Amino acid sequence: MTSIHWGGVPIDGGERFGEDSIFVKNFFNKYIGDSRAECEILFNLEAMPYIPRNHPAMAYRGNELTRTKFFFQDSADPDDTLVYKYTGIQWRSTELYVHLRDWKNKNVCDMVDAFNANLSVNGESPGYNHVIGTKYKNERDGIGLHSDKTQSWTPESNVAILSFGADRTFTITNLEGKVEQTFELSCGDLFLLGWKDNMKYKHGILAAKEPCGPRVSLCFRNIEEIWGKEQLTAKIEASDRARDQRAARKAEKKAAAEAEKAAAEVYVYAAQLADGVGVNLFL
Ligand SMILES: O=C(O)CCC(=O)C(=O)O
Repeated sequence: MTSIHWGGVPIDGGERFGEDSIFVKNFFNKYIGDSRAECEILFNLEAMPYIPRNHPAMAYRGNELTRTKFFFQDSADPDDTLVYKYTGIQWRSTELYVHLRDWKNKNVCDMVDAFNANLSVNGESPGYNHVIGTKYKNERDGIGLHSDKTQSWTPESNVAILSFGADRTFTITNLEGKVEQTFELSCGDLFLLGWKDNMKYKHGILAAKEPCGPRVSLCFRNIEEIWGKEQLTAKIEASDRARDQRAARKAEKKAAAEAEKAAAEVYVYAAQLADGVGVNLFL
């Protein structure tokens, strides 16, 4: 069983899940506590670099997300960017990353430092250097079942999910989608999802029926993949070109299908004329 400590002492009262995960109620108040930080994250949009969900770089496969996000990254060289690659990522979204140490409000910065100084998983600091804040404005917002994509992570690292605001259900299923367990995440709770359980299960915050207020989660990760400024700009431009080419191919295919359909209709019409079938030109 994975050992999980805070300040050298086993985390008190945590509920273990799977092989390497733990759920800790009221973690924030117990270990990090700062009610001002909590309020700023939740209610003061100006305090956090939220990106409007209708921003073109935030669309997922052409659709608006049912959540609003911000990104912090903590590269050693401020010109570099630590990129978390996930399915459907738009490379343009990396331009909206904010360097954790540059942001005017230090509350998330303090949390990263507290985690890295005090948390240990199997004797190692988590080394968090990337944070995604996600706001679910009401019960209709959510994130579907998925396993986090770990290709850009430091191998065998975990994700810490800290909750603020309204209670929401964190659903864990097997890879076929059968529910294994649900956890009610309340303000201040921590779910530490280990890399083994991330591979073995899916997780998500599914849209709920009961009305609820806003919830914000902070996901702390340890990202290994680092991009220099020029390299990242070239990648963004290449990905824009690839997207435009895909759109052009799609439009071409659509136009060809429409032309084929119109030609078929002309053919039927001509055949009807040849057969002497009455054709009503006004239909
Ligand atoms: O908001 C949460 O609790 C979960 C977020 C999540 O699963 C993700 O961003 O991958």
